[in-house]
Amino acid sequence: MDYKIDTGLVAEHNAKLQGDLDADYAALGGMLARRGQDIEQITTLAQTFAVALPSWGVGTGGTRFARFPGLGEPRNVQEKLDDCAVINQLTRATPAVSLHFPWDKPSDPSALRAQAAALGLHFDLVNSNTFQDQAGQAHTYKFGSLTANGAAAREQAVAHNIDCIELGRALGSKGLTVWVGDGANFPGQSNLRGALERYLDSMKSIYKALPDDWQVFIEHKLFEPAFYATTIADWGTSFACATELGPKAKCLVDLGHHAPNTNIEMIVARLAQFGKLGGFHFNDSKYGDDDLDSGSINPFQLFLVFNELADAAQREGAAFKPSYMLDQSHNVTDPIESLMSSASEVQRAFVQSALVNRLELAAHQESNDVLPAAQALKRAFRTDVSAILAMARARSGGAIDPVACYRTAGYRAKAAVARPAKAGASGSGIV
Ligand code: PSV
Ligand code: MN
Repeated sequence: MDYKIDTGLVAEHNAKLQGDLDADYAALGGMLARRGQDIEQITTLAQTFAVALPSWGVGTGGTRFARFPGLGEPRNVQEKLDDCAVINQLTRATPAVSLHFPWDKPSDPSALRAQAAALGLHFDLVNSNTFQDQAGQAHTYKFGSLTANGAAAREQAVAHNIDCIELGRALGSKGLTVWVGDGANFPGQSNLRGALERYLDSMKSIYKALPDDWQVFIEHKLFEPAFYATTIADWGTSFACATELGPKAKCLVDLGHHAPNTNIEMIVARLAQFGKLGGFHFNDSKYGDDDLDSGSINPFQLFLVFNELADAAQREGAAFKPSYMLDQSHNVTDPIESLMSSASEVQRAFVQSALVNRLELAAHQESNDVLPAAQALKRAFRTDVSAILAMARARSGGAIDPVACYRTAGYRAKAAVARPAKAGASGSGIV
């Protein structure tokens, strides 16, 4: 395995922290045992957790106003994979990468696939991009892509999505996520129903191009860049389109794509109930599509989402397997550090949801005993499972404290020397 951080250094880091971790783990194990829960079973479960990394997330993001690049940013998709490998080496929770085309279009897909394999990575769903014009493109997306009035722009957008499928296939990916920013900025700009009809027509052509073992995920978003009416604004529209398209089409829930205070866990429950929950883009937000680090603003919401996922998994068994991806923009932190801590925050919510005593919860719900039902969730949420997460990482070969280990290794300082800023380099995208 082509490890980017010296394995001896990771071992040394872990050796220093192992004694304290063992003590914390034993204390937590004792507390869980009193609740009738086996810490070993939960740690084994934690080790199965995986969330894919967004290739665009390892570069510094930006806002509509500015981007403040960091040192040693990856300048191409190969360097992005190297950074993703660091994240996975230390967290052991991010073995897949989700690529965005054409930002990360490889000139040699099989070489990229080989690089990923050598780094212990593989490719998750690929993402198309018809929300900005690309150099040399014949037809603009200024007034829409899959929903454009002009057939030529629509056909170009469909062709790009089909290219993404072909490229994804060569990389070993099994799905395509489609997010379009199409919509209207003024009442009257667009016929609301007509735009969705054109969207569906376009999506039907993309759907036809899917290999048998592929899925297409429809990602909804309330607003931005369309500020009056977004064509795929909500889970209802996404669900209706996925249903119309067929069984390979599912809905993707990006946590930042809803109005503030929306009950996202209920959306998750609905989509799971009707077999249309494809996957997630995890991030956090305070106001809109802020793309902040997962769990940094509202960790209880993240926990409640995983509580619904645990309920669905219990009802549906192994067949229930939504895809997990991070989709964040790191403007003021080192993207590698943010992605490592975000992966572990999502893993934390997954582990906490496993601590919910579902039998007890169901009994309280059945007898309308409201407060203990709420407390059953709060008890699991308030349990500090950090020792389980650290033990899972250590047992899987990762670092007990990934951020500290990464800092000790000096990876960013070395990258700053090896990767001098290059004009026109493919940094991160707009997220
Ligand atoms: C749109 O805001 C989004 O969440 C979609 O997933 C895009 O593909 C991604 O961000 C990257 O810009
Ligand atoms: Mn997203």
